[in-house]
Amino acid sequence: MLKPITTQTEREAYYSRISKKHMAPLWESLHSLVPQYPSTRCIPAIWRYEDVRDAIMESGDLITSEEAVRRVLILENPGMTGEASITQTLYAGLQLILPGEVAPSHRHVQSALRFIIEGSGAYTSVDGERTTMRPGDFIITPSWTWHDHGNISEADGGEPVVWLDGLDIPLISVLDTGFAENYPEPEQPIIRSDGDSYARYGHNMVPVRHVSKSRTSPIFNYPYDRSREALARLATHSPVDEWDGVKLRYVDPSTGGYAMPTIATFMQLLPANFRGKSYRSTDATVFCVVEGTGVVNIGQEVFEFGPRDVFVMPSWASISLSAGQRDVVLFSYSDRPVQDALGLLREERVP
Ligand code: GTQ
Repeated sequence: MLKPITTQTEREAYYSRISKKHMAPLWESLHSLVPQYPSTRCIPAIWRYEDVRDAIMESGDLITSEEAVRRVLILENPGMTGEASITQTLYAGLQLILPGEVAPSHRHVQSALRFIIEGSGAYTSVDGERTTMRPGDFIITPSWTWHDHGNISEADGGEPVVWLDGLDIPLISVLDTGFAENYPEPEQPIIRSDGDSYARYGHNMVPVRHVSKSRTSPIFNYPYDRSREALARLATHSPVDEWDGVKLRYVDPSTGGYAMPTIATFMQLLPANFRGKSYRSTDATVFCVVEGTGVVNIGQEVFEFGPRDVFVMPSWASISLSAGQRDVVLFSYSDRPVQDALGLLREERVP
């Protein structure tokens, strides 16, 4: 090997001099800046619902949804504490709304999904339409649309309702494209009836002169019973994928594209006693268990999971999914549309 032309001490003195001019030597960090494969701070993690439910319910005694604006416990990736991120680009949180409460109307550039976890009586309003939230429903709040959430009174049968919020907050933050504003009233006016968008767009038909104006699906509530029925039928009558079980992607019915521009959403069924093969993908993915119990291997970790648990698979970590003695249903989301659009998505399936 050739002798270095300078000593490490001389180099460090140089680094310190150039740092005053806001410069740094590439050669000290080239390998981590241009990694051979994704080396992420995101680590595999699980939030078991039975471990977090008490804390969520306790937040209901601590602050009202009106005061909090959104009463949410953020699920922070343990490798990125304090960053409000579950993956590098995505956010997850568990939101609680109690009977009779309103979470006041606002809008922001960040796109949001709601995946309903428990309780009944809650509703969300988006762009003049209200929809009832039921467990297993996948609901979209498109970028820059007014949205407020509410819950009917206890006398009318309202229960505490918890849902998983999935947003592209870290992505918008890295792009520095965030804007937000509050609506002048707590709730926006409702101008279309519950189920209007589903009737227009949710039945393999669209209004005759419909032209897509938005990058987000015009359906804003994809009800669980319909998704569940499709998965059950496919699991019974078709061969099951050895890695995914039966996995379907939610779509914008007017384009066939992803339901949201920055977040892909999926629902899958693992038949009872399914032993999934291992795969990896660059789109770090958040899973929410709807039904059944099973085991997931992610990298070096092994997690047993049950209904309402949330777990996260980092980019390029190997994952395999197994079901217990009942069918498992999983909802999941990732930043796949972004990676797809930019030609960055890579996947590898171990045979
Ligand atoms: O419901 O609008 O979890 O704006 C984080 C930010 C929920 C919401 C979150 C939000 C919302």
